[in-house]
Amino acid sequence: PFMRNVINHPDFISGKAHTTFIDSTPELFHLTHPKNTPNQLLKYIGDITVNGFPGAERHEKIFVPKIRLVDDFHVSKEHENAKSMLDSKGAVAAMDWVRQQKKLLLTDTSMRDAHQSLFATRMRTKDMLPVAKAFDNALPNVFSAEVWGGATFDVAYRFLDEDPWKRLKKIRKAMPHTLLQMLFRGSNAVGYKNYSDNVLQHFIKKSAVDGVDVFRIFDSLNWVTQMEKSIQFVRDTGKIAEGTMCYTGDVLNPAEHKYDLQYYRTLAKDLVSAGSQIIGIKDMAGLLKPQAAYELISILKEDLNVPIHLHTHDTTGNGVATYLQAARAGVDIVDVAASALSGTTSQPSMSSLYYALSGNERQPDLNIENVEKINRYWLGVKPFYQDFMNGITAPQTDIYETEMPGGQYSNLQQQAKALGIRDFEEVKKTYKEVNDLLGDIVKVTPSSKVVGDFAIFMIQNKLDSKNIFERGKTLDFPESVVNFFAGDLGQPVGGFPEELQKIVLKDRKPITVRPGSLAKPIDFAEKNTELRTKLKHLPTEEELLSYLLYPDVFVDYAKALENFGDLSSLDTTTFYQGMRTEETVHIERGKGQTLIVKLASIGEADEDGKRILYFVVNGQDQQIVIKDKS
Ligand code: 3PY
Ligand code: ZN
Repeated sequence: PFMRNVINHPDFISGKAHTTFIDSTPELFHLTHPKNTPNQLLKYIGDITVNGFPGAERHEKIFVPKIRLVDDFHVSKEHENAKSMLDSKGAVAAMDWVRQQKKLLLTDTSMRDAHQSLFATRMRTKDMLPVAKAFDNALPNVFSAEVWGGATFDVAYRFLDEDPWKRLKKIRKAMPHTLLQMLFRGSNAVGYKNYSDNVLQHFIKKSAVDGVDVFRIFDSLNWVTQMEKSIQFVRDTGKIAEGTMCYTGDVLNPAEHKYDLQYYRTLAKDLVSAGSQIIGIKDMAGLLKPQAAYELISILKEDLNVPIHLHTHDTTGNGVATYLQAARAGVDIVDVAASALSGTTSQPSMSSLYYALSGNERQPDLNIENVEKINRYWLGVKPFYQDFMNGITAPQTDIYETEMPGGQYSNLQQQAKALGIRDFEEVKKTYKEVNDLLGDIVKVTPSSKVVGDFAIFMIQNKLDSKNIFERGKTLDFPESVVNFFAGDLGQPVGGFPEELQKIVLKDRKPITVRPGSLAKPIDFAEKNTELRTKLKHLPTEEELLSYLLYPDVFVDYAKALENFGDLSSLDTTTFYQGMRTEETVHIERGKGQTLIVKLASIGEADEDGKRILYFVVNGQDQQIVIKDKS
């Protein structure tokens, strides 16, 4: 069957589609002059066609009739918002401005946490750019858009064959009137382990130059010592440091032994002393119940003179209720996502919150028609990613017990599936058991990965909280678990459970100081030479930073780039599904060049498993040999 997608839809080809926006902003679409040959494109398409994309099941290709996004949004150059305040008067004035706003301010997470939490961070830059510019004009009164950091950094390299720095720069260019926000894991940067202070400093500096305005800095164990340096490095750039507390436990529970109101109160004050200009509350699992939000925000507003920014996940279905109570208590900013990308493990919906605050003086200042227009674009994009959806379509109130972060839910599911563990209920149950064994820790990347890896290890080795103390003595624990007990992620609230620590570490001695205080500064010149040899060209600063954070992942990406070139010209369905026999796709390669590619047939595999794929490219026959790995 003739499968179609957006770019080969007849209306699109004939120019009848709504391309006003594309026409008026050609720079967004021709930024990446394809750095690949047709042959490289065919090699990629051929490989995916024969071998599939990891994690994507082969199915009918998705036909999306038309993504309507007409650029009829305009914002005046003089429009005053948080971004204009930061750019013209600096971070302190911008924060004062935020605190003076009566109406609730919003951060839109659609391009970061929303897809990280709904479909394993697989959204491609190609699907973001058309909406980025529109958003910037359509919704000038939001506080910020969270578009970078967290898992988006390594997933871009690992799975999307994309350079996250280029994404940041393109979004920055498309969104000059909006604060761009990133999620930064304190001493773990955008990775899963500690990095040297000079790497953190350089990474933050470069991110600020390339476009980040607000750095939401957290530590996966809420250890302020692990955040101080990053906060200072952000302050040095003149951008905004949002020191963040990860919310865990339940402040309403009289039996709460660790994470009570007083705990958060002290933590928030410590973060302000460390230089935070906003206090973020990162409710990564969606555990903050409405009344708890009211009490927590009320106390913080009483104590502090900096804006409070609340982030939650709608996993339990109570997200909007939590925000209403937070708004009543005076929270300054809350995180939402476009409706199509909201709900369940993602953030609450922007438009639902808007309507929930009808008649309330704190209703956000939004043009709701514009919100709906932007949302219609996302509705069109979402089906491209159905393969990676986590399958959660209803509220999960058991998360109040398991405390699994929204961003982890879909990833852990993929991880378990890849290891042949089909029963995710068992994974969730074991996750809770592990948390208890660890003495009830804050669970967010990377500490949540420790709990997830540990839980999978328990299942694989048929361990439980009783037999582990005996059987664990002879077992090698997962690397992340060992590193956690060794103190490499820092110190958990209340310390480590000592008996288990000994069993896991065996003879290794744990550290009790900030890991970064022991790490040697990285010699950039030396690393630069090392990378230059691998890349065979002079690395950019961004390439070097990525290599320092993720040496193997970055080098693999560089190899893929050499093999396939820049794949941004491929539509997302073809990127994940390859082609079907008899199908034709139109590939726009910038500068008005179009490749019309037809897959005529696929040959039988020979003795070595090699198949010949017969393509017709702009009328010319072309054959590609692909090894069938099945
Ligand atoms: C991340 O660190 O990627 C997160 O989103 C944690 O919630
Ligand atoms: Zn989150």
